[in-house]
Amino acid sequence: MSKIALVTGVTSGFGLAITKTLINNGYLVIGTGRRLPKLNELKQQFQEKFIPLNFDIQNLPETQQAFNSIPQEYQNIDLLVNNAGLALGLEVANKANLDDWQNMVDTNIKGLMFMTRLVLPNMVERNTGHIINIGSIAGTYPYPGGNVYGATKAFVKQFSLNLRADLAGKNIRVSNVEPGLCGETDFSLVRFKGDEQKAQNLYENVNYIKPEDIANIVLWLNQQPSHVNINSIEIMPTAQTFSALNVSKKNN
Ligand code: NDP
Ligand code: 8X3
Repeated sequence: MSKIALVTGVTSGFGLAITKTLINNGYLVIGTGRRLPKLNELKQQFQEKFIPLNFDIQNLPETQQAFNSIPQEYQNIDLLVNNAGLALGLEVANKANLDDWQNMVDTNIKGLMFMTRLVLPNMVERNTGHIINIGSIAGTYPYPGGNVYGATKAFVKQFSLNLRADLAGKNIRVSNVEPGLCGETDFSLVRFKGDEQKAQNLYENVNYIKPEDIANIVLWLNQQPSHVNINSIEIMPTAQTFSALNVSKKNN
């Protein structure tokens, strides 16, 4: 019997790599996203190993409807990977676009919340399962222009820990994966609203993390024995590290 994984945001980046890695390791993947052609490509490639669910995770009725459409035989989800998410803009808070802020909250917080609430009752009923949330180093370390994006990932960090508290005594694991700079995803193209040059500049001459690195970590987390829960795992490219705190000098 294959393990059943539900992965959100499989149409590019981490979600796509996680889907391929899980399927290549014997899992059946229910994969979600808004871009139907990309979901269809995955269906074509993986056939009965892949179940596409096409919906906007910001929309609760759509999310519920898609979830309820999962065929009976695939409803016992063993692994939920809450990956769908985005950053929009890099403006300082007083100049940031409010629509962008709402979009990030609605996706990174509410979408993740909706999916977790839908999947969890069946895991609790069966007393088995694993939720892997994709957080970010931005949920721990602030940077200029990170404002609401970082705050949504801080939510993911704390929500993951609070789920662990609620699941006391249950055989259900929760892990928060916190990556740093990763290339070869649509993340920066989305953040910079289609400006390819701006997106590329970020990765130029940097040996960044690849989506496959994150996919291997997700697989490894789930492959640990069921009595082992990795609460969180923070990953940076070796090329990325810390810098001094900013101190403003008086101009006199
Ligand atoms: P991508 O932009 O490549 O992938 C994002 C995925 O999320 C897409 O499949 C997209 O699908 C889906 N998604 C976004 N909005 C919605 C929505 N409203 N409804 C349904 N699906 C949605 O970026 P990454 O792979 O890089 O990002 C994946 C996760 O990793 C995000 O949570 C991100 O914050 C996090 N992360 C990324 C890092 C990086 O440097 N790349 C580092 C740390 C964390 P579609 O557009 O088809 O709806
Ligand atoms: C993505 C990493 O540092 O660009 O979550 O915010 S960062």
